[in-house]
Amino acid sequence: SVPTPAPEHKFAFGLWTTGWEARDQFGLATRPAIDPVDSLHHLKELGAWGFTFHDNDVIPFGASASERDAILSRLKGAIDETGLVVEMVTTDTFAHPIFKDGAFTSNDRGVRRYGLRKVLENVDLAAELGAKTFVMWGGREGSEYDSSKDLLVAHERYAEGIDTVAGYIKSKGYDLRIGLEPKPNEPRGNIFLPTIGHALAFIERLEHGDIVGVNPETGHEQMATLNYNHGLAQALWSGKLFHIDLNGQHGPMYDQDLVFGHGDLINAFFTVDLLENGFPSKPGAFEGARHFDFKPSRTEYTKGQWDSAAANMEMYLMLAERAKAFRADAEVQEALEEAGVNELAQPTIASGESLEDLLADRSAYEEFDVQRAADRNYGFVRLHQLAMRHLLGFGK
Ligand code: ASC
Ligand code: MN
Ligand code: MN
Ligand code: MN
Repeated sequence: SVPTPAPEHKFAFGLWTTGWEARDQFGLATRPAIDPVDSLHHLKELGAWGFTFHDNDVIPFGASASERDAILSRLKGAIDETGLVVEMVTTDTFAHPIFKDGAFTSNDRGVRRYGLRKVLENVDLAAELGAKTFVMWGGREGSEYDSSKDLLVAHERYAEGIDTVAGYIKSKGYDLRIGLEPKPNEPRGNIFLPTIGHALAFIERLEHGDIVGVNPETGHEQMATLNYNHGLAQALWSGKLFHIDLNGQHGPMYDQDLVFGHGDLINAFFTVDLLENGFPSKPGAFEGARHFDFKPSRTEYTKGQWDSAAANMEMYLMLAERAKAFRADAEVQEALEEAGVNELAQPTIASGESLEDLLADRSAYEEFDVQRAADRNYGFVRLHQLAMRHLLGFGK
């Protein structure tokens, strides 16, 4: 039977995801707006644990302080009624024309200062609502023309902006961490910090980088032809996987934001395996929210929007069941052994062994059986086929 989502699964959705009216480059909205308060009740009903939002998903851009207060007190009422957790808050620094050349890296200094103020206002809101992560997706930070920007100082301004926000969080004593979200392109021709790797290197250069990590989105890495799971692993290895955006994508094309698992299903299977089961060398589940950042397709009306939301959770839970069975299969254990997967956890230089010892070890080089190692059958295909059996419901 198909598994049912429950709060213990820690599923969360952005209000901009389920609530997307499907206005796109070429066409008008295909369905009516949904009141965020209704969204909360729907999400609760579907079995979600939490939700996330951009300021402008709930508060119109340019709203007065009293309008803002009224909207937020109504939202807080719905939070209390549903018991949903506000696990992350983010800022819209991309929709309004003021941000057409970016927020933190706009050539216009006034825009940069305005962008910072808009973000800081939402840092306060995030802390007030108890969110633990503050995501920053710099969708408009970038360019179409290399002539249009001093690419060197653009990175300096980007770092200045992030450090200002991180410094503010520390000065206020908020229990909040920043998740930078990489994306290679769209809406800008090229976006700064295009991949997980770029973001991780950037964080190393920050003054307050200790509270800055990444929020990788499945499809964004796949748009850059990268393997999402490799990116997750490097972020985990760096202690920087602060948050995730799960969705579906078919390789390098426009940002599809499909339901999780409706794109590269095999990759999604291993994403769930990684998040639920950890690594062979380090078992254990990822502790953060299973957060979806998808868009219900434009063909869907209101019913289809909620069916799409439910599909994300169902895909995740079905894959989690398959991944558990895969790991528990004795034949898989044996195939992992044959493939040497567990051998990789062994340090290449033994503990206490010196570089001189390695250089003196004739068995490592002069007398190493090169032919035998070259002829080794790793059995990766058999192992993968066992995974496919489990994925397709033929596993033992
Ligand atoms: C975000 C985020 C994105 C974008 C996009 C807006 O905060 O994670 O990927 O905004 O969903 O449409
Ligand atoms: Mn996306
Ligand atoms: Mn995202
Ligand atoms: Mn998105």
